[in-house]
Amino acid sequence: MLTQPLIFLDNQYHELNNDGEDVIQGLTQTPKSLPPKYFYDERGSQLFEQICQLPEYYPTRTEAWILSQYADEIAQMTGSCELVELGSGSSTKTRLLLDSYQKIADDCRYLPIDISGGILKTSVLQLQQQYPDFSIQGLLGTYEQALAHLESNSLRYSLRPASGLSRMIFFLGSSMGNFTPQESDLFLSQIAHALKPGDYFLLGIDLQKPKEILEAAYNDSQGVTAAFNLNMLSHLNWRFQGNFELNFFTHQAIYNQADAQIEMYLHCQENHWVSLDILNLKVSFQAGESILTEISRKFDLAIIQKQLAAQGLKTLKTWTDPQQWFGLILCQA
Ligand code: AVJ
Repeated sequence: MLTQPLIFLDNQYHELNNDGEDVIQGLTQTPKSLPPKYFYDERGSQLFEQICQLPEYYPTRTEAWILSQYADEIAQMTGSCELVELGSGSSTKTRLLLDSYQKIADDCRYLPIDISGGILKTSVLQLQQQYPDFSIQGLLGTYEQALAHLESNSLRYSLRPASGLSRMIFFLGSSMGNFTPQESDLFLSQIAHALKPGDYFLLGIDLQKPKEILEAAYNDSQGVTAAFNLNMLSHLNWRFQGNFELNFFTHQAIYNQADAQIEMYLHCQENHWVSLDILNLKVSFQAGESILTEISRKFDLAIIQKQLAAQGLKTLKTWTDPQQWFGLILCQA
């Protein structure tokens, strides 16, 4: 079998459309914040894989359980599809879906999209070996880049088989939790634009639950989440020639009950200056201030279904685990 090439959305491997404008914006406002996409350099993606295995971090294993129970049903409901995954990472849970689609179709396509080139390339090469009947191409880029390409007719028609196979975009792991309510409305409208009538969208979301369980999931006893959070500063150091001193910051994660979201911060311990030479940026930090690095919203299934419907995405079916900790929604455009 011929090994298919990876398609890189950007010509340059490590330069993901990164002018760093978003870093400048986040660090020059009060309170400071940084976009969660900067978690995912190669080390960050590996740390995230470790997080997924932690005893306290229930979302991955709960969603995998739901998929293990219902992937066959999902595949039967949609039939043969071009499977497009946003934020595929190692594609571990995806295998459960691929196995089910392999049973029902002989012309399967899978397009994993991720911001982290190394993990994407490794998993695409493995999947091509393990699923020789699938046509698999990796796309390296941000969600915005990916959705813009999916919307554009060129990619849509050049990558789609002439038969006019349906498309199913899937967005697992509650990655949508990183978006504010306004951002998720914009995102869902972009999803809707990347689908034609009859196409599918499969969304995995973390549901509301007691604060203790949530806070433990983001403050694990082995400190992997802390390392993941702090790694964002190492990433900015290499990408933008910065001099963040990691020892001056500590990891913090709290559940904001009013907004139903985990908030992760890097809490600053010392008054100091940081420069990011490539961005021509010099920022002062005060002891006691925090950088917001991530929100992770916890959803209500009924409310999210209304938001999906407002974008023309009708819920066909939802699945959860016995504790109702995690939800999977299949919608149709
Ligand atoms: C990948 C955004 C879904 O919010 O739970 C895990 C990232 N951050 N532990 C999440 C994360 C800290 C994760 N998402």
